[in-house]
Amino acid sequence: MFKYLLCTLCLVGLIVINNASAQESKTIYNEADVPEFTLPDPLVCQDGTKVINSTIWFQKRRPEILSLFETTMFGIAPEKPNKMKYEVISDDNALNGKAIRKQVTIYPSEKNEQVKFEMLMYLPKKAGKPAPVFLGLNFKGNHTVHPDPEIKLPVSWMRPDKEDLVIDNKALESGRGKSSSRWPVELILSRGYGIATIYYGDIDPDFHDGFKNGIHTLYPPIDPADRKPDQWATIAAWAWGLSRAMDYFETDTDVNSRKVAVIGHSRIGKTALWAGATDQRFALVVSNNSGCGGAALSRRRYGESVKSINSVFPHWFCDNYKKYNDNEQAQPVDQHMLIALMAPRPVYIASAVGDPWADPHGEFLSAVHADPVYRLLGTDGIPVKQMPELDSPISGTIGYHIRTGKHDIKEYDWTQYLKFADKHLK
Ligand code: GTR
Repeated sequence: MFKYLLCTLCLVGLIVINNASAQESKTIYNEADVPEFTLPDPLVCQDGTKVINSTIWFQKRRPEILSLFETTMFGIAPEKPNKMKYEVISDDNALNGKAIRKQVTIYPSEKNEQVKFEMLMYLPKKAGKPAPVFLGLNFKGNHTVHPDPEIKLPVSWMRPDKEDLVIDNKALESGRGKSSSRWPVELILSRGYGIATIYYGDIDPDFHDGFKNGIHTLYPPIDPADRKPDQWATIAAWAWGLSRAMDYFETDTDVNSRKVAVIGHSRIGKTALWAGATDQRFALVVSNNSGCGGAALSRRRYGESVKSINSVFPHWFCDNYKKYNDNEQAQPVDQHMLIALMAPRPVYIASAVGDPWADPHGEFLSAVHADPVYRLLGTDGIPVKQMPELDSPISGTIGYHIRTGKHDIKEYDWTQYLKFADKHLK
């Protein structure tokens, strides 16, 4: 902890002073090894125009930053489909009468009904309708979120699982409720929020097959060999799927679509941030341990680096992102600008002390360096400039905590997100 505090003291300006030479392949786990770097200023446009008011931010700089993230990192995703279809199975008496459970099949295209996302929703029965909702993707299938036997078993491709919850890439009954520690459904409902989730593999299976499966197959180029280097990759596809869930919410009178918080852990935290950036209908955004490519500053190279993420997960980002392997300084954006794209909407960034791979300090610094944009837009941004103590949440329009424990999303984290949502959405 002392290490974090000490470093924060010297990192308050935009220029970071530390003269260790660039580390090419060794993982950095020591602040003294973080290379010297300069962050791009979110409030200065590419042509040098200073962003001195909200008009310049919204009309010029914000679209510019969004486009830079699209072309250099996540890839350009298609527009909202013209026509979608939804099939809804609803039960007003789920979870011992506490919830309305809906299972919504979202067909993003009429042309190919093989591509469909199954969304599981629980809405609080007692809440004054329509309910605010937390929306997030899940890693292992909707059936793992809660032991409720009525949840449909996924039929789509599943990652092999250490606990034998999957055979031949198919989900098994034995997986029911196995991820429930990450989804405190009853707690969320008791606080008056609904919860909605989609298995991320329904949108795009999480392995590199040259974009021949999932949602990418609905859009040209038909031959993956014709893909352009700024074409959407997998994280952009997952985020696009979250926007399709939002499209559905806008048709459901039980949901307050103006009060939807998008949330995600780890790679799905990166996805939640990109969804919040690309779709301003999301009223609040939560990044849980999102790390490299999410909330953590890339130029620090602490823990997971751009080169490492591009090598292990070549399908997550567009091909152009590979240009920044060991070359982060050349990217015209860094991750504080991704956070700034949420402004002035509330955003919460959470780290875990036992998760150095995700660079907790770099995640905090993104919040600090997004703060000037939040202030320009009339909010209190993040009220502190120094890394807080463990388990001591900070709550401005940007929220932050670093929790005891490992890379995970726990009830402690959800408790902070619910408080933060109460403050901003209720
Ligand atoms: C790791 C990856 C991280 C993070 C994590 C996860 O292997 O390096 O960027 O996304 O997976 O999603 O659990």
